[in-house]
Amino acid sequence: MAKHVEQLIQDKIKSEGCIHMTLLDPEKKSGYDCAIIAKNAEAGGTTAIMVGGSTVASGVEMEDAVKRIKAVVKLPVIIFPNNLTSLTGAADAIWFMSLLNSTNTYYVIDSQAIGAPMVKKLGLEAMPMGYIIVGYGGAAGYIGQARVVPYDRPELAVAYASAAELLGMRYIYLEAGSGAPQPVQPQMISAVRKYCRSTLVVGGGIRDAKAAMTAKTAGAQIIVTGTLVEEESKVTDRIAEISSALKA
Ligand code: 1GP
Repeated sequence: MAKHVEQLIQDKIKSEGCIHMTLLDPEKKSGYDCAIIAKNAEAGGTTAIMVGGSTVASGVEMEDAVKRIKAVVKLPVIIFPNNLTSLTGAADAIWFMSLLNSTNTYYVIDSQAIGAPMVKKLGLEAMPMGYIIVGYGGAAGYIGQARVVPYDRPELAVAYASAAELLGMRYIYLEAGSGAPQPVQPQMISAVRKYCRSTLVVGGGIRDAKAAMTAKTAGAQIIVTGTLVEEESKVTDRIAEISSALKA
């Protein structure tokens, strides 16, 4: 990419306030399908494609999906890693993330230490992120052995997010878990936004423009949706509804 991914993201947040990213999971969709969905999401106005999922086990499938997506879209493609198998030099960037409320140091720092030299070797642009799992948690919470922050305890999310900010993490992701029946509550989003300066990413259980707008109004700067595009045939229309609502 001519311009660094982080610069693109920050420029767009500056001009639009809140942007949308589409998450594709190569365990749930083939590389071929991921590419079609990515192209349709691009047409709908999404800002970037994130690739990953809690149970991605094959580096081959991961790389295949990323390459196929890269071949058909101009958008940045960002790795959303669940483990070392997610690393591929075919992507533009990686959310270099620590699952802050995991009870297992593997997900907090050990896997990052093992993977960091490879991230450098591959020349991936790394964007440091504190990942905080909230409420439902889903597969990410289970696999990541997270001690989830209850939906109704925003002060705990603020504490973790503040630690992330002070550790120099430029992004904070409040994650309710893919397919969450209930997204992160607006009270938690607004509390984290109020007290932390890192760019605030919110995802899990957001399926429509109304839920996206609730998160934006509360202070989210990046909204991630995944399940929506896996279940929806009219991907372009549904993403356009969300993207245009966020821009308005
Ligand atoms: C999961 O936050 C993302 O990591 C997206 O969640 O699949 O519920 O949109 P959904």
